[in-house]
Formats: sequence, C-alpha cells, structure tokens
Amino acid sequence: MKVKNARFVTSAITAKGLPESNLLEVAFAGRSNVGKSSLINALVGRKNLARSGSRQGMTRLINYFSLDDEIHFVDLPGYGYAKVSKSEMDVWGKVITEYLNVRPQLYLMLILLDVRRENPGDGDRMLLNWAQNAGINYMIVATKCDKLSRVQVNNNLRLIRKNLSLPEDVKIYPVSAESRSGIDELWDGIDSFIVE
Ligand SMILES: Nc1nc2c(ncn2[C@@H]2O[C@H](COP(=O)(O)OP(=O)(O)O)[C@@H](O)[C@H]2O)c(=O)[nH]1
Ligand SMILES: [Mg+2]
Repeated sequence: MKVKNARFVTSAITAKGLPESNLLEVAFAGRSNVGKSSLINALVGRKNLARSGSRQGMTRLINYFSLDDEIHFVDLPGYGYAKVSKSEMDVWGKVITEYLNVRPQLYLMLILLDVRRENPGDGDRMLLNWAQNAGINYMIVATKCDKLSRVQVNNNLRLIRKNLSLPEDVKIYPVSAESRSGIDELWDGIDSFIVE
C-alpha cells in the first residue's frame, strides 16, 4: 500500500475506548522500546506520526492511526523493558487480550522482536501464543537490524526461529526503521495479507 495521508485518530486506555469503525486493523505489538512507533513511522514515511521514545506512561495507550481512511494501524501498549513486575505484566496482558477478544476488525498482528535478543522473552511468547490460539494472522518482525552485521542478523533470525519453535511457513521480516532496510519487503508482506 502506498500511503498518501496518515493521521492520528485517537488513544484508548482500555478496549472500551476503542473507536467505532469498521476499518481493518493492523496491530503492532512488542515490549517497550522494541521499535513499534519507529516502525509505524517508517512504514508510512512520516518522521513523527507515532511518537517514538515517548515518556513512560504514554506507552500504556492503544494509539490509532488512519492510513488514507482505508486501514488502521494500531500501536499497542508495550511492557517494561527493564525489570517487569508481575502486576505490570498482568495489566499489560489484560489490555492486550481484551483487545484481541473484542476486536474482529483486527486483521493482522505484527509481533516485533529486537533482533539482538536471540531468546525472546515471556511477553513475546505470550503474544505469539495469543495470536496462534485466537487464529489471528500474524507476522514476526525483527527490529533494529542496523545494530548488527548481516551475518549476525541471519544467525539471530535462525536462533529466534528455533527458540520460538516457529512454524516453517512463518517468515521473520528483518527491518531497520533507521536505515529503512526491509521496509518495502515488510509492506509487501502486509499487503499480501490485506489484498485478498
Ligand atoms: N538503531 C535503531 N534504533 C531504533 C530503531 N527503531 C527504533 N529505534 C530506537 O529505539 C528506541 C525505541 O523506539 P520506539 O519506536 O519508541 O519503541 P516503542 O516503545 O516500541 O514504540 C528509540 O530511541 C528509537 O530511536 C532502528 O531500526 N534502529
Ligand atoms: Mg511507542
């Protein structure tokens, strides 16, 4: 999809505040700081549509962006990247599972993993399990690939695949929001789910 006009729509704190709309949704999920907002900006070709590196607390919101009034990108809350308390994980899990459960508009979930962490965390595994169990289309995206050499990226993609026991037909999309490498390929992947 070539995006002409992307705009911020609204923020919700819980699933109750989600916008009334029938547009299909592509959701971006992963821990705080993994690069969700930066990836949304890179995909729509805007520097600062989704705020990146935002203050703590701001990352708790479910943020909606409209792309040409054809599709919604949904920036989901992340969970802490330092030490995560059980109660924080519980709140995060509740918001995400509620969203997954009440939102038939959700068409595709992008699960973002930092390419440097070859062993994804509990939250990442939970996201994958929820998507698989709910039967939601999902894609795995490895972020910040500019931080590693090509050899290291390929090596870590292999380890991530193994550690998550990913089905063979599930691709991992390596990207960098910084260098824009992999962004066109990721769009092709997203389009292949949406244009059917
Ligand atoms: N080098 C590099 N840094 C990135 C990339 N994507 C995001 N970042 C940085 O990682 C931090 C967190 O990014 P952000 O998009 O806010 O993550 P979010 O919390 O998941 O929305 C910011 O300082 C970004 O500039 C990338 O592809 N390469
Ligand atoms: Mg963010």
